[in-house]
Amino acid sequence: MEKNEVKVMQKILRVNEAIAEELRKDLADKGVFYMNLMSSPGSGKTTLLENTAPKMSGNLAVIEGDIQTTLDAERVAKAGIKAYQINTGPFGGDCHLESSWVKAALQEIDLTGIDYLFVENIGNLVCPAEFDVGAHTNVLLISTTEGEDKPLKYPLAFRVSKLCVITKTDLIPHLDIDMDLLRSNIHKVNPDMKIIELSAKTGEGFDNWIDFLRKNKR
Ligand SMILES: Nc1nc2c(ncn2[C@@H]2O[C@H](COP(=O)(O)OP(=O)(O)O)[C@@H](O)[C@H]2O)c(=O)[nH]1
Ligand SMILES: [Mg+2]
Repeated sequence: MEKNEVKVMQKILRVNEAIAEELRKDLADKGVFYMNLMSSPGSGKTTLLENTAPKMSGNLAVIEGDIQTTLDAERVAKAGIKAYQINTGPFGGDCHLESSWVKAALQEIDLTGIDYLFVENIGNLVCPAEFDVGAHTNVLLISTTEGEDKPLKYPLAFRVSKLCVITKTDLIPHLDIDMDLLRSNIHKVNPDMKIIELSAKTGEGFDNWIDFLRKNKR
């Protein structure tokens, strides 16, 4: 990267960080617990939200990030979650969300009565980890189909997140995944990471996720 490009990038990250800090504080003041869900495409972010809604009595809001389509916003809205979709496609197709976009989206969402706000970030394990969106907690999802090595290959996403949700545990009998190795790789890159293992399909382990949400209610 040229020297000037580095300077511009540093400035973008500084501005992003400042707005992120502002959001973190504003939402805490409003009594809203704000989480940023990150994962590869298809790990089960939207499904997790759809299955969370019925257990949390309709006080959830989600900002959906995708390059194209409003499909995820439609899915979560159907589950009773207040949803707002950001599409980056018309603006260059960025593969992550930034704090200023979340701030702009929040100007369109009435948070009265909302206890939990989620960002469903754009599906990939690289770019979203580099941009703080101001969440109180980053949540990293990895499904049992993705392999044990992903924490080692994409360490930043695991390092910037406090909680790892391992999804699709119902599929374990059909896979060759070594769960102990996956857990130990997660802790190799982030020794303090909390892990919740669940299946949205069977409901196994789902209560641990709901407990985590309840414990963190502001
Ligand atoms: N077997 C199984 N499939 C799941 C589970 N969670 C999600 N899926 C499926 O995985 C696919 C991708 O899920 P989605 O929530 O759209 O992933 P996202 O791209 O991370 O939002 C869908 O076909 C879901 O039905 C689970 O716990 N078990
Ligand atoms: Mg999704």
